[in-house]
Amino acid sequence: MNQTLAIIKPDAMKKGNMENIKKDIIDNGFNILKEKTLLLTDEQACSFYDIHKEKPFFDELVEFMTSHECHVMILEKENAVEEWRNLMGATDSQKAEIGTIRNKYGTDVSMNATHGSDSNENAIKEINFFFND
Ligand code: 3AN
Repeated sequence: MNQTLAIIKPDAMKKGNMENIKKDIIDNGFNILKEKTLLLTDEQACSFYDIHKEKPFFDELVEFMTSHECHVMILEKENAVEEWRNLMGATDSQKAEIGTIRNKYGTDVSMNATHGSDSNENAIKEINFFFND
């Protein structure tokens, strides 16, 4: 079994889609090992997205991620990183495949409903970032 970090982002939380997304996650065979709802601080959002700090969209990304609560989860499944990215769909909700979470619940490349780790190595880092207890 592998683990990945999933975040239900502010846009989906605001629209009341947390339970719908969790249902999709469970229906697709993931176990939710740990979860919590939190409002990210500026410092946490900057640190989490540090890899994007030179990108033109960085300020917008931090502002969005701190605009409302997020729901953070550790997901477990065989091949969890890839399986969760497949279930989310493409980063840009406008291009996400029909039936994927970003297609159903996201709006565009910024407000795209969910986050998922992009490698096993980053999954471990991101899990420790939010669940270091
Ligand atoms: P993913 O989350 O699919 O791995 P990344 O790592 O390319 O996508 O981007 C990290 C986050 O930055 C995305 N979740 C997305 O919300 C945001 N992002 C990426 N590209 C843009 C963009 N052109 N404009 C605004 N936000 C963006």
